[in-house]
Amino acid sequence: MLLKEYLTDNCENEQLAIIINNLADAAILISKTIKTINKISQSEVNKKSINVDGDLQKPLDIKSDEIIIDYLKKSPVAGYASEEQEGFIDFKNNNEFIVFADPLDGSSNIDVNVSIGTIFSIMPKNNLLLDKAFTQSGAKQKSSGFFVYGPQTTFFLTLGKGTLLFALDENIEMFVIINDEVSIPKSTSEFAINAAYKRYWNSPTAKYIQDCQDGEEGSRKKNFGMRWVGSLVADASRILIRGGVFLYPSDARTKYKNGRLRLTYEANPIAFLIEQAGGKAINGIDDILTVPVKNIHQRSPLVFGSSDEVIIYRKHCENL
Ligand code: AHM
Ligand code: MG
Repeated sequence: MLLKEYLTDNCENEQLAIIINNLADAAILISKTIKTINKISQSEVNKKSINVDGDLQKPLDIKSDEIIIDYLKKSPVAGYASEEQEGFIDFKNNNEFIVFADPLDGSSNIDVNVSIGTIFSIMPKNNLLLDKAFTQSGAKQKSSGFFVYGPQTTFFLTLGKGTLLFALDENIEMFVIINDEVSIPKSTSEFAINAAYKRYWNSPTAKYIQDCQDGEEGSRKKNFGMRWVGSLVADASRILIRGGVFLYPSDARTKYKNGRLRLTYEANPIAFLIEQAGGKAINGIDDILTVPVKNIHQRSPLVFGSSDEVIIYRKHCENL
């Protein structure tokens, strides 16, 4: 079944369906742009600037943001907030929905041919002024999803009725369903964390990871493996397909004392997809979808994946 057909049959709101179809078309163009090396010269690809949050920004980050804006201008959308823009864009209309996006997640992997992707979250404006609408908590999302530009271009989507996985059929340039009921295994023996930051970890994180590393000889009495791609979309894709737990906790670095990942366009959309696939997503103690939003670029600790592991990690945080 094609994405368009799935939306026609399952998306009760016609405007929401148009926005998702247009974001999928934007992703197809971003995927082509990434693959077509002569569209942006190699020297351009490697050029770096700094975004509002002090993070490195590359030409493909900016190009992807521009592509999304072009497609949203053709969509029934009232406003857009993105990693690449300081404030939100007001499309100056009375449309019902607002969109958040990380236009190209995995910046550090852009120039090394490792999977990167586009993350989005869609919320109703709920008759609020836009600045208030953009600070609603993740529980208000009507849909979220992410595209992975990897060996295949794939698309995880939720409308709040489960999580689906689509793949791009390049012959017809359309997304087709490859799994209509993504389900994260409850237990896992695979964790994902950037272990280079061990010296900055808080004590629940250090204890949880040490227990995993102690393997069969330790309190967990089983061996764990580790994976860390460094693109949230790629790590989330693996966890949605075969389980696992992802951890980007708050740590002792001043810049990351509230975590590194952003709540509105990274943690919230991923948390919605993970919960709809039977997993859990927390900031340590609280479910990500309940965390109050103060500003668009707010950071949050993020731990998500197979529910058994997330619950064990939460117990470590509660016992702190
Ligand atoms: P980005 O949105 O600028 O790409 O940053 C987010 C990325 C995530 O994709 C990934 O999980 C994380 O940063 C990796 O961080 P680190 O380089 O500290 O391991
Ligand atoms: Mg990102």
